[in-house]
Order: sequence, then C-alpha cells, then structure tokens
Amino acid sequence: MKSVTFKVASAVLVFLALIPGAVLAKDSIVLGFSQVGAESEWRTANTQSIKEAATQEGITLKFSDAQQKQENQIKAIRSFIAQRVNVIAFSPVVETGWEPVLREAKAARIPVILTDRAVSVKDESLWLSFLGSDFVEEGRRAAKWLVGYAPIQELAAKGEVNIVELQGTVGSAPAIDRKKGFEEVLKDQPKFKIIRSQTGDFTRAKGKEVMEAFLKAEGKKINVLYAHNDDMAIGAIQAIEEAGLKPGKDVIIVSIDAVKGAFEAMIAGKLNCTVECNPQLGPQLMRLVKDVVAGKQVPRRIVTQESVFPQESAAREFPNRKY
Ligand code: GYE
Repeated sequence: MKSVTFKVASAVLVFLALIPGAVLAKDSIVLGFSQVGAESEWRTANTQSIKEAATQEGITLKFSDAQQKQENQIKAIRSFIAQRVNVIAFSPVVETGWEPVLREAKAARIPVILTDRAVSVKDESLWLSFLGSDFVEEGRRAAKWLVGYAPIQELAAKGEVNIVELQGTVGSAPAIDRKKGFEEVLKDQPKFKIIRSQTGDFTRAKGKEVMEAFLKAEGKKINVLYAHNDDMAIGAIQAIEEAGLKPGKDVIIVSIDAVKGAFEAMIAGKLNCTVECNPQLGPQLMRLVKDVVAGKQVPRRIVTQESVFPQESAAREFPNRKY
C-alpha cells in the first residue's frame, strides 16, 4: 500500500516537473506592475522600492515603464492580462480613461491594485485597493506652512503675497489634489494670491522653463513659488538664480516629496520647505499582493504616513533620509 502511494506521489511530481507553468504558479506569485515613468527622483525611488520588495518577497515582477503616456500603460495592462498574471498593480499617470482596460482585467478575474495615484471611474468594483499618499492633505500642509512662515507673515502684514504655482502632470491625481488642498487653506487668506499657475509636468527641465516664463512676465513681483514636486522646484531654483534673484530669500519656495535633492537645496538655503510624500511603497504593496492571492480581505484604502520638513530641520534630518 505504502509503495503504491509513493509511486502515485512520484508520478505526480514528475508530471508537475514536466509542466513548468504548473510548478511556477504554485511557487511564485506573478505581479504585473505598470509604472508612470522615470520623471522625478521620487519615481526612481518608488521603482527601486517596488523591485527590491518583489525580490525580497519572492514575487515574480513583470515591470513596465510607460514613459508618462497613458496609452503605454493601457498596452502594458493588456499584456499582463494576456499573460494571466495573478495581480495587476499600477500607478495611473492620469485619473480618467481607465474603464475599458479595467473592465477587461475584471472579466479576466485579475485583481487590480492602485499604487501611489488614484483613478476616477464610476464603477468602483474595477479596482480592489488603493495604496498611497493623501495628496490633498499634502497641498494643505504646504499652504499651512507658508501661512505660518514668519517672513511671509511680515510680508502679508504690509501687502499682498504673490504666489506662482508649478503644477504636476495635467490630469494626474497629485496635480489635481495638491492644487485643491493648497487653495482650500488659502481661500481664508485674502492677502495670498496665486498670480500664475502652469504645469511643469513634474520634471526639472519643465520646471525651469516655466519658471523662466513666470519671471519674464512677473519679475520681482513674485514672492512665493509653490511647486507640486521637488524636481520642478530644483529646476525653478536655477531659473531664479539665472534671473539674478536669490531662491529661498527673494522668492520663498515650498515643494512636495522630500527627496534628497530637496534636502541639499534646503541646506544650501535655496529651498524653504518640503512636504513629505513617501515613495517607499514596495513592502506594503507586496504584502497586499500576497493577501489578495491568499483570498484575504484587504483594506480599500491604505494612506501613507508623512511629515513636513522646513529648512531649519534639513541638516539634522538629511543623514536619516532613505530617498
Ligand atoms: O510627487 C512626483 C512624481 O505620484 C506622488 O509623481 C507621485 C508624484 C511625485 O513624479 O515627484
């Protein structure tokens, strides 16, 4: 009897070994991840975190870079569906236009996790869970810091505070929400005026270019720059210096992300404050993926914990920064 059981068991093993797919499916979860691109320091750190966490957790990662184009993300998601991955995760470059491809994923019974950025879809059953920051709150934090900053309070006591805004990618969740949160706080502050607002697409090059245009149009009238990410602020710092002005003094600058580049700029006195947005979502994402595959109930929304770093804290905090 024993030897019959043994023979059957080894036959099954030999059979499984002959079908690599069957063994793989049993051993390793396959995650298809569609990334926005490599537009910022934040994004690079986010990609690294996801790749490292997948390796650490033994999850097979199919990674695709969309170069900031929605059509590339849609193609990548379709290819993940065709490959029958276990879970699809993606960071949507813009909020709208996802219904058709997400319906295809649902029809194929592949769960979808939103990472970092949200989508705007009527049918909420098209995605399972959303892991990332509260971008509206980040916008509020930037504005609250500004309103409480002593040199700005002095300025407001004498007259108006003129702000220029560098927005993120048009139609992206962080650009929409960071604008919203910032404006929400300033609407009770009649002295604070946003005199120009334009997209810099979250990149240094575009941030510099748009800031040059702002300076040409408004010159010394500009008191404050609010940039939706650090990279655009760093690009704008260059433009401000080239215009013969002092960033951090003539123009007070607040931005979002808290990447190392922002800390360096703060230590040099050129940036006044950065609001943290944590890109290290990899470990949490892999935990979610495992729970989803195990059939466990997962939270609908997981919000990242973050803080605010004014210039005075930069030198002290810099050695602890991981991205
Ligand atoms: O702030 C910016 C990046 O979606 C939170 O995208 C992310 C944003 C981040 O390009 O630097």
